Amino acid sequence: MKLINEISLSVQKGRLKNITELVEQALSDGFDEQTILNSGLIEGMSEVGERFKRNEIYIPEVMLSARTLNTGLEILKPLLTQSGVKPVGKAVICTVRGDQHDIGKNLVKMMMVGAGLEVVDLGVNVGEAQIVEAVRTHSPGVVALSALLTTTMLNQKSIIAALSDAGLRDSVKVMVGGAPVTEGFAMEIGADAYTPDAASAAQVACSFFKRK
Ligand code: B1M
Repeated sequence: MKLINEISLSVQKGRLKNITELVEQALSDGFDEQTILNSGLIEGMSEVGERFKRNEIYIPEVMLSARTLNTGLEILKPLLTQSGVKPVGKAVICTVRGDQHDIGKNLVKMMMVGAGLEVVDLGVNVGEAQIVEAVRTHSPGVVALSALLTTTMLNQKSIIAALSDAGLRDSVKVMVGGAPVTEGFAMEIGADAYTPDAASAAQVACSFFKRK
């Protein structure tokens, strides 16, 4: 696991230059992509979050760590998204209004694509009207909402309300997630599902289509 620790450390230190080589090395040493992702890249970013909370590092360092994680993720992407099957259904995904965090959202998207879903990615800082418009345009079976801030998680609730007001709530399953979101919160705001990580988000999204 020394190599996996080195990957985690590279994310923590924002060592952009050597991350590609390390991830490629881990793959050729036989580590599977989930171990590299969870115990290396994401583990490193959790540590960054802790240091950021303790004011030991600041936004420029966090940005550099995020870029390092994303660079490593690019190597894993083909492995995480290879499915080669006809899409089982369509999902619209975004990070909600007021929120710029997109690493988790991008991971959820990758896993959904890998599980055989067609995913329309609206990006970050997406408001209620834009979601309503996207549901009208793309007719997805699932709307997936990511939020990383305790302030913006409340916008998941207003998006559900906007879908109801537009008469679209019954046409889609709404899934919510992101670090501050819990199962209890999801139920409270009337979401159809909460999942703690990207892999389970993809599984649950697919299960909605299989049940039809
Ligand atoms: Co921000 N930030 N940040 N940040 N940032 C957090 C979230 C924070 C917890 C850090 C801390 O204090 N420890 C804190 C929030 C506190 C709170 O609300 N309680 C915080 C803050 C305060 C802020 C700013 C306000 C800082 C400031 O400006 N003073 C600011 C807000 C900007 C904005 O959005 N308006 C800000 C800015 C930033 C950066 C731009 C510097 C950068 C984001 C870069 C980017 O995303 N492109 C950043 C980062 C990187 C973080 C931390 C360090 C890491 C987040 C991350 O990418 N984690 C974060 C601390 C932390 O989370 N430990 C922090 C890795 C990623 C894989 O995990 O996104 O949780 P995550 O996704 C997980 C699950 O949550 C789940 O799947 C993934 C794993 O498989 N998941 C879903 C996510 N979405 C899902 C949706 C689903 C299902 C599962 O279904 C739909």
